Amino acid sequence: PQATALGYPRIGPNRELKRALEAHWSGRLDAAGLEAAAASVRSGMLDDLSVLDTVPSGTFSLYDHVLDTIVAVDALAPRHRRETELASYFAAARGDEAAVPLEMTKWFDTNYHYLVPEIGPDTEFDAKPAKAVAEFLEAKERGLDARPVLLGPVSFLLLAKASEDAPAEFTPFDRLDDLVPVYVELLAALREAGAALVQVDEPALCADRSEAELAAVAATYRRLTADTEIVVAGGYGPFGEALPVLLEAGVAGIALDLVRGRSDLEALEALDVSRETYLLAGVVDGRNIWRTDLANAGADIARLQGISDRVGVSSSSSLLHVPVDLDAEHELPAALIERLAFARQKLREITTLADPDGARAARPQAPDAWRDDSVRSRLAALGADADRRIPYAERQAAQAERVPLPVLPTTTIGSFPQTAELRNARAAHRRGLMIDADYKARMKAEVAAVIAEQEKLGLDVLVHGEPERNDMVQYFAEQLTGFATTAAGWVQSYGSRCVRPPVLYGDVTRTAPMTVEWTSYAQSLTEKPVKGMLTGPVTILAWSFVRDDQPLSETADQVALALRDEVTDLEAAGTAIIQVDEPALRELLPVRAASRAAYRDWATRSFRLATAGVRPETAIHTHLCYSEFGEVIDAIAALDADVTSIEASRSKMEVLADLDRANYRSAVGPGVWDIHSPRVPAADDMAEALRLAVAALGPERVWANPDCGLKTRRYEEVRPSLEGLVAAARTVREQLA
Ligand code: THG
Ligand code: ZN
Repeated sequence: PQATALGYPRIGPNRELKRALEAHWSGRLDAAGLEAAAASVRSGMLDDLSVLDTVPSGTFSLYDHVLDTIVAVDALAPRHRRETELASYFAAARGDEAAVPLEMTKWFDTNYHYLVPEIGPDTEFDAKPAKAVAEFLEAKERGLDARPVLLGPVSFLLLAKASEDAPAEFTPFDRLDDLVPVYVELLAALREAGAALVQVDEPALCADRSEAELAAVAATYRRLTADTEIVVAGGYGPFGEALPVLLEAGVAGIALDLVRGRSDLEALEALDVSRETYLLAGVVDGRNIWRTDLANAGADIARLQGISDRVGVSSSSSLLHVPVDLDAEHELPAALIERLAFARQKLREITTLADPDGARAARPQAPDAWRDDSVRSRLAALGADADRRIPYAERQAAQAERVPLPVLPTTTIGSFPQTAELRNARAAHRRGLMIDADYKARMKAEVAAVIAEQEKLGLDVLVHGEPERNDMVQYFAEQLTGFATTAAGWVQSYGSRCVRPPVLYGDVTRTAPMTVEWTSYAQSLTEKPVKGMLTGPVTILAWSFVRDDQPLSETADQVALALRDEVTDLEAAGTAIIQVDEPALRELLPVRAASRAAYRDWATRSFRLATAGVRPETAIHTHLCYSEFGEVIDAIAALDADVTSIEASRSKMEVLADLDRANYRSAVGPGVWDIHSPRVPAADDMAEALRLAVAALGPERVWANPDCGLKTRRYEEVRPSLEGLVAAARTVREQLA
């Protein structure tokens, strides 16, 4: 069989593109310099991909592949059109003085964020194949057998939102008939350039689709395949009912996700498939970093060969979600290195599997040293430990007695600005240029400054500010057993922004308290209550590469027990309020509805396992962000927290009515300041938001706080904004009294 992959990391092995983009945005690098850096990254991608028999082309992006598709169909909003194409592109991505950017949201169940197209009834479409053709020719000129990749029209419209001027009943999908002719043109341009086969990505077909949508898929692909050989790729689970629809519509082939969508394999065996159909066996995980079980993968490939004579070996999705090169990791233990594969190593697995004489070793079991029977027996012995002993109403009374607070208590989400000075201290400490004692003293000084700042502002519940934390997941991963952190395992999160997900490889235990010293120190400086700050089990999983040899629910429970010990220690140290953040609760929600109830069950249970060990008079807070709570709104109630702070300022408090419908009955801190904007909010606007919240929930259930942590903001914005927030709460309190 032929070796290929569905897409490749595009930020560069050492984040070269990130550096070039940020230099360009700050005016230090002109457009030609940026293009030269981009060309070099693309060239490096092709160097890597050249070990394959056929390569994907066009999966490079300066910022985001959905934005590239907006450009390819010429659907940029008028407000983003500037003098040059490049300026228009970045205006849409990042906004400028004249226009707000496109909204950004999570790409399926991943930590990647895409830019949301805005489509209206009058949006004009036109084919702009320049990027796709140029990148195809770049590959072809190197003598590579290239397969251009486009995001398909069905997914493009299903990922879009209606533009602001659209009538209420309009949805972008209504425009499919107008968009398909533009794709016909794009495909024609690629054929003309010499492309024999085109990969059209339709990840939206990995989600539940209505009969009407599937009928539209059939009509679309009958038209698109009339003149072009098309392989349709999904990448985020099984195609399910879309599989026969695509085959009947005449696609030349299907790229199967055989990691998360293995049910498609049985489905295919039951269908009448032509032996000429290209079947790309996506057996190498594009979403995780474990080495492939080559024996299992080989068996799946053989099954596909029972169906078709044109089987290829591939990744399950684009390799966008994994770091580039494991060889850059020099600190990881050998037993872990032996079990990992980043993008470059995955390409080698693909070529091995495509070689009929290649090795087919089964994956060895994890070494005994990674197992910890103490956590396993503890989990096996759990009883009703995931439930608070008494209901919220009674807890609330006990908590109010322990920590008397005014109505509309004011607080923040946890982090305070990470100044350049703090980041420099952390870098110096990491490089061994600052000894532990000096580093700790520096961080403690920062905690003291943050406490003084909050006392001066008159906030009611204080935080220590988290100066000691790099990332809210990495900080805990560095202290728990069973986790490793990488030196250069960068993965694009959005645009130039990257994350370095820790590797959760073994059983998880806590060997010592992780946060108690910081919280206790902060509390020693003030009479006001200081909140303890933890990251919840679901978010720790969502933002790590997680072992795939046991169900996520089991791994989540292990993390939850470690956090439970931390919660207990914080309580014993006198902490009256403990916040456990779950910003990624929405992220791991399964793409298909049938799997969601089970997810909500284990995810909320693991949160309660982490938090329910406290006494009734200890308050558990949680924080959720990245809006779009729709499908997890029931789960929020099931967390059974005493206070939930939630992103709400952009949705004008609408989320409160949703929470009420979901039978959420405890207190809410609806964010009244959108911290993702550099704008200092007006106190009057925050007071108005608080009045809306009081009207929706009653005065007893409302807290006053920003939308999210303040680590990305500057003190010049934070001080006046928090002053306004405290003033707004006082104003509304007076009106209530
Ligand atoms: N941590 C992790 N994942 C996340 C977030 C996080 N996913 C969702 C959301 N937050 C993504 N947002 C960001 C925001 C900023 C950055 C990355 C993701 C960022 N990264 C630095 C960069 O690219 O320069 C590098 C950070 C570092 O040095 O570790 O600014 O908060 N895990
Ligand atoms: Zn947040």
